[in-house]
Amino acid sequence: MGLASLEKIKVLQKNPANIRNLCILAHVDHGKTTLADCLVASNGIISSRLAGKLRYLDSREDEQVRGITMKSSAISLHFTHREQEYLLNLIDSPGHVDFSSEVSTAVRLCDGAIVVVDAVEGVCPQTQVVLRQAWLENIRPVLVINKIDRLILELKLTSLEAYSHLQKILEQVNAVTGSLFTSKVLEERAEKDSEEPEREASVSGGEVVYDWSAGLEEVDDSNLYFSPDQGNVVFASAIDGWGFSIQQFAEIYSQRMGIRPGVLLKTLWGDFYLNAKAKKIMKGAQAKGKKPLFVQLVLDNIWSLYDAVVTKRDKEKVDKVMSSLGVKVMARDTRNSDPKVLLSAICSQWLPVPQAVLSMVCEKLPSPLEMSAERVEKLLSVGARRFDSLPEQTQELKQVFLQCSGEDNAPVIVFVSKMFAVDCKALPHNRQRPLTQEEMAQRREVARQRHAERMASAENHADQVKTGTAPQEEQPSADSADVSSKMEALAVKEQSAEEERETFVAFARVYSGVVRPGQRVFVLGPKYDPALGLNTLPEGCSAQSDSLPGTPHLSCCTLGGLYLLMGRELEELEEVPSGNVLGIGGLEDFVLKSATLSSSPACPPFTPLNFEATPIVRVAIEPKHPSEMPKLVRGMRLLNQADPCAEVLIQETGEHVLVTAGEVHLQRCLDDLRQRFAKIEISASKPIIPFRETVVRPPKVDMVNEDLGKQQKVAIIHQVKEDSSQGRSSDTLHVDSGGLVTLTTPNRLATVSIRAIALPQEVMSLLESSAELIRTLEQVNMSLREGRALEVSPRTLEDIAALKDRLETLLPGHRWRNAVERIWAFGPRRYGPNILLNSVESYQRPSVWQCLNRSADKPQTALRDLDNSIVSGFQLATLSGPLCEEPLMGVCFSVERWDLQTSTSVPHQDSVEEDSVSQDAPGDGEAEGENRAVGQAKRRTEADCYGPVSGQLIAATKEACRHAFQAQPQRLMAAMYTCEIMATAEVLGRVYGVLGKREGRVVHEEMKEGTDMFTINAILPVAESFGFADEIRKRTSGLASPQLIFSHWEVISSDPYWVPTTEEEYLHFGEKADSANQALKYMNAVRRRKGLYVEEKTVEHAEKQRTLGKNK
Ligand SMILES: Nc1nc2c(ncn2[C@@H]2O[C@H](COP(=O)(O)OP(=O)(O)OP(=O)(O)O)[C@@H](O)[C@H]2O)c(=O)[nH]1
Ligand SMILES: [Mg+2]
Repeated sequence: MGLASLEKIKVLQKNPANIRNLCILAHVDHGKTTLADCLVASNGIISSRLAGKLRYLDSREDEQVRGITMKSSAISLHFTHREQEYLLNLIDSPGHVDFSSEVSTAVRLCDGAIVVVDAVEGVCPQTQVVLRQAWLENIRPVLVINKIDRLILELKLTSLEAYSHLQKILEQVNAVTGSLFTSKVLEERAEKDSEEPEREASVSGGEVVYDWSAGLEEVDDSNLYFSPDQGNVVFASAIDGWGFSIQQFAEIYSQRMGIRPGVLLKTLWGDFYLNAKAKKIMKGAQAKGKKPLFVQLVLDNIWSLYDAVVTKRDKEKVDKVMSSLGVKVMARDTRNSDPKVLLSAICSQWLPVPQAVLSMVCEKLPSPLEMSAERVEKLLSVGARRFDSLPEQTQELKQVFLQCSGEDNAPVIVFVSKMFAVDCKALPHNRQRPLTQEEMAQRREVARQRHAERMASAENHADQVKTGTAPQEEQPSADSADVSSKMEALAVKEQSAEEERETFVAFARVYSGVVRPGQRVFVLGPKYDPALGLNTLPEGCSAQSDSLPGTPHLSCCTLGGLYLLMGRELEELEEVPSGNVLGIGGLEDFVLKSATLSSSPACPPFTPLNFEATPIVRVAIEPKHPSEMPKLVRGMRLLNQADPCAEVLIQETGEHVLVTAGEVHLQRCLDDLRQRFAKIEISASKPIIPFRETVVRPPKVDMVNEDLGKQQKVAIIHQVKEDSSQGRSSDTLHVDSGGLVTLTTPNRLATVSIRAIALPQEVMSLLESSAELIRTLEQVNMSLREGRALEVSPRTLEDIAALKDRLETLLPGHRWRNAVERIWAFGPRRYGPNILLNSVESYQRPSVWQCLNRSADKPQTALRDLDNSIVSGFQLATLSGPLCEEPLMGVCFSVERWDLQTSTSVPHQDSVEEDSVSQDAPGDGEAEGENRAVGQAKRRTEADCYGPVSGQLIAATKEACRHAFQAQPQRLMAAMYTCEIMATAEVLGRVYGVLGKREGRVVHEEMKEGTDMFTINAILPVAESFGFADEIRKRTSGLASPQLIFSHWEVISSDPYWVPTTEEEYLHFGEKADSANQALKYMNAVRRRKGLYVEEKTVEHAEKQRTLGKNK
């Protein structure tokens, strides 16, 4: 990078009003990186001839080979617009769904976004996702409709057809924005209503007047939508280097036709036409069958240019067009055999795409100074906390954000959204740079001295030979020692620069203050509480002080080098003021993936990033040579830090597991491990496919082939068989015909009876989608139990109340009476989609919804002792089920009896732990107690040998849950992907073939209007998805390329334990019946992988096969 432009950028960084932080977002392959190339070329960083071909921001080798972006990368550009100099910090993001976490990290640091849409494909799934992400982060989008050349050359549309096609695309994009907007308005409206019900009631004098309007009418949404006349849409073909907004054409034609630019601007897009006779612009082009202005004045010009240059190659006409446009091209471009070269040479002068896009960015996207108060509050209030419940000093920081002050005395606030690995050699201070004059002189001097020395010693030697004295060991003179030490210093410097090592640079933005290398700041963990920090830390302390009292989730760090991010290169900076995106070195020991840095302990951590991708593909990894394990462990740690979405874990079995978002992401992670982080040969297992286990309701009516009683028996018998084969006695276990399991602990002090019930499908999905909320609820309950009150925002309380209401409506009838109030816990991990229900009549425990009616001041019922053991047992049981040790889903465990015998009531008892058993179970009758006392003395010694009761109760609950689960019809659930495949009519049949083979299901099929493309929505089990994208691509010669997105869990309808029972079934399925049983196949595969017992039959009665021909 030139020194001059670096200096220029440093100056521009100090003026936040002229800074724009923006990212480019789109569906995969819609042309983000190509567009970025054009913008980069406008700064002279790459040649404009290579723009679009180089894909400069795809700096990784695999990105170039595969042709998709995998990591977001940033570059700083300058641009002059209306005599003002602007600094644009541009981030190019990946569009592939596997890397959508990279989009989240980019969006967080920006104030605006360019959303790119392919003119042929229109709005695709990822387009919707990125629009939502931009919306959730409150950043403003502008639109670029790219690849318009495809409408001309590929689809061969006329200009009029293209116009209506473009209109449709705009409608589609606006529909997405519109639905985001209305849902937000309705939400706000609901919030307002719940806050002011009393006021409304009093105003209307006791009469309740309900306003039926949803509030949509009052809200101004005019600047929300994309519309060319608003100036927030650019039409472009990045590959041919042209792009325009209608402002440009309005200016051109207002001079030529003498119409005011304002009028043209309003009428160029829309149903207007030019009445040539009256020289007037009239409305109603469509009704009168006239060409709309946009077609006549804009598209026709472009169409005729393409026609002349590419289709007809009419040299004369080209010359005429060029002279009328006032464009001159170089002779070699005219002579080039590829007409596209000439085309882009003409277009890039006539309608240069950087000019159109960057002017729009400068005008329409906000500067860091214009950050909205709403966005600041959202960034600063974590989870359920209310912004106005935060300490006063924290609330004052809002002003600091809004001012975005780059003064020295402003508090420093920096957010790191990801850490990325760079080669040490790429850091500016290690980079091989041309030697300065001084250094060259120094080296010359060293060389001269060395030469002189050599000459001197040679002379000496000659003298000695002459005089006949014996040759002595050369004694280096003081001078030469000096020289050699200098030489060494130079060598060492070179060597350390050569050392191949990865280092981490933080991808960050300064929100306030100025950062400098060597500065000390606080690192605020995601759970840091500013109120606690302000209380424990001395007033006015800073991260500079040496001895700070220990505060949870707070540490200090020193900033390393600061870098300007320039795509493939980094440039060193001495300071970075507020409002800029930058790279920070030296944080790898303090920041794992993201963090908030501040000089003030009053600053809260920023809300966590919204990740759209769910990591779902797991593989186990091991080194080829076992001795290289430490290298692998180190490599995986680095990978974990370098990737926002990948998860690295060590399972209980000691396996190293890598969890990624999809196949492509997995491939990239493995390549990174091999080539950068571990640098060893590794082998990865086949992807581990997750399953869930559940129960379904037993069928009510017996069908001819389905004997209900038998089915249940089969399951129970199966388990009992397993148990006895493991040598466990089952005298403490009792299962009744209704599926109620009663289990007594080995010391016979506690007995639980549990029944498993299938939860309705809607409840299961509701619980799954509310996991985050349930986790918050659990936190609130935990703090209430500890006697701390947590300030919860009204919105969270409302959400909790809504969840409860919804559950109540979804669990109707006698069977579930009062069930929602009786919920004991959720699991696994306390927020999963399974429920533990308290159906013990004698035990009234505080409800999990207690935070909702705290104000009612009801006397709180206390928890019974060992309540926690039951919950823990349930958590364990739901974490891994009996089918193949996978987590449970959609199961309700109802505890119907829980008896606890006290051992303290026995006299002379001294050795039993007091804390575990202290209270008699309420409801135990007196007479019963007496009877028990006799046996207890005898049993006491027996009981002691089993250890604490709490532990036994956990195990007993877990076992009881497992048995109760097995007493119901059990099913396996498979993870499903949805995918949208675009394919032309010719290859449609083959796409269906591949889908069918892999147990996929087509949900919807539609023909894209105006094209011969079909869009197919299908559902496919994750277990069958590996290699699917590749297979589809191969079978359709690259015409269809699906993207798989995790969608939901689905019950596999076949029973894994089904065995044929009737004659017909035997005949049809054979004795093993494993050919048709998909669930059994999946279950056995998982069991085999986990090293569990697999019941398999080898061929028992082999039968000779006869061919039909001989069978006579
Ligand atoms: N015809 C045509 N092709 C284009 C245009 N812009 C980009 N392409 C092509 O579209 C393909 C994808 O372009 P990229 O810029 O890599 O797309 P991307 O959006 O960055 O893709 P990801 O980063 O993988 O999401 C390349 O083959 C480009 O040559 C355009 O304006 N017209
Ligand atoms: Mg790209």
